Formats: sequence, C-alpha cells, structure tokens
Amino acid sequence: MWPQVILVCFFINLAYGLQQAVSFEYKYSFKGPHLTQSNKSIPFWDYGGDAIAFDDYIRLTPHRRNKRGWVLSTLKTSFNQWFVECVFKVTGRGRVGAHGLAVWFTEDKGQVGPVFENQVMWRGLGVFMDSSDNDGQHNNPYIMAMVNGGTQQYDHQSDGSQQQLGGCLRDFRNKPYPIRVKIEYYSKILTVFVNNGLTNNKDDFELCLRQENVNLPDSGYFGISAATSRLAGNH
Ligand SMILES: [Ca+2]
Ligand SMILES: [Ca+2]
Repeated sequence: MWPQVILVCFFINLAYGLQQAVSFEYKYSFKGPHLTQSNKSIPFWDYGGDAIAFDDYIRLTPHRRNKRGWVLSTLKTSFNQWFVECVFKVTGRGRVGAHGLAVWFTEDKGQVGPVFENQVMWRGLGVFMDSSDNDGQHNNPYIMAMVNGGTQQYDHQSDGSQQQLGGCLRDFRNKPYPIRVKIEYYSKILTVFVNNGLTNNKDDFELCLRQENVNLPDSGYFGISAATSRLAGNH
C-alpha cells in the first residue's frame, strides 16, 4: 500500500491598499472534506487524464508508468495579486522519480501537452517540481519557477536549468507529512516558499526563490498537473 496522495489548493486574492485585505477565493480553490459533488465534479474546476477526485484530495497520477493528470480552474481570475498554497504528497520507489508535478497560472487554458501535462508553450507561470534528473547533474528533485511568453517549451533534457527564474533543490518525495508550496505574486515580485514535509508544522516554510520585476498576466487560470514516465510515482 502506498500512502494516500493529497492535493489541496487554496488560492487567495491579495488586495493591498491603505488597509491590507486578503480574501479566500473559493472559486479558485479546492479542499476537503467535501471536495467533490455527488457526480464527482469539482465546483469551478475541470480535471482529466488519469486524475481521480476523492472527497479530500485529488490523485493526479497513480503509481504507474506513463500516467498523467491535470486539474484546471474554469474561471479566469479577476484579481492580479494573489498567493496560493498547495498541499501535496509525491511517493514512489527509489531516490528519484518520474517527471513530476506543476502548478500553473496561465493566460489561456490551451491544450494539454507534454510539459507536465499542460500547454506546450504557455503564457504565464509554471512552478515545476521536477523529480527526474534528465541531465544527470544529480540535482533533482528540484523546484523551480519559469515564466513564459508563449514562445518556449520546457527543456526536459536540461531540467529547465537555463530557463528558470530561480529554484531550490528539495527532496519532496516520500516525506512523512505533506509538502506545502506557497506561491505569492504581489507588486511584480514572485516568491515561492516550501514546507518540505519533515514535520507536521504547517507553517514551517523556507524561502525557495524570490524574483522581482516578474510580469505575469493580469488575469489567468490556475492549474495543477502531474506526469509519470518510464518511472512510476504517485502524485
Ligand atoms: Ca526532469
Ligand atoms: Ca537535473
């Protein structure tokens, strides 16, 4: 038996003004304990591929080879500053795993393609949790951010090393507690924090990357996707 895979996402609208205000955006979030409706749909989200939605989490891929799954918001955001907190479990045999997982904020919904099972050339942000060390530099699992104007494909051969805005080496697989990734976009500053799941302290975040002058679309769709390759992995 492999441990349960948990995927829960909270998307929060950041509206800073004279008085700082933060509002929880339920139309851009999903979480348990009643994540799905009786027909297995998720309010305000579409999902597909091998993804299966349960009451308190979504399993994007089972522990098998060549599986892929995705979940995308149905609505485009009406706010341009936000933070999102996602809770994951990624499990599998061995020290390195299969492909990995991505969190998206993209201007278009587009077609599902081979870049962690989302668009091939997207406009917006991808935060990639790349499990597989394709370039053999012994630097995966790795978490990184890539901003794309719709002109590039993620270079799997080099694990995106020349394309990243920044990132951090974090072994997010097979951890005793869920991994948490917090992505904040405010005043054109992109910040990614990671809680690496070694303790059950939900607030145990470390800075993974911070980049100024980042231009993301004013409005976009959120998404999460995952893929396995010739190696298997639960996401
Ligand atoms: Ca890789
Ligand atoms: Ca690598």
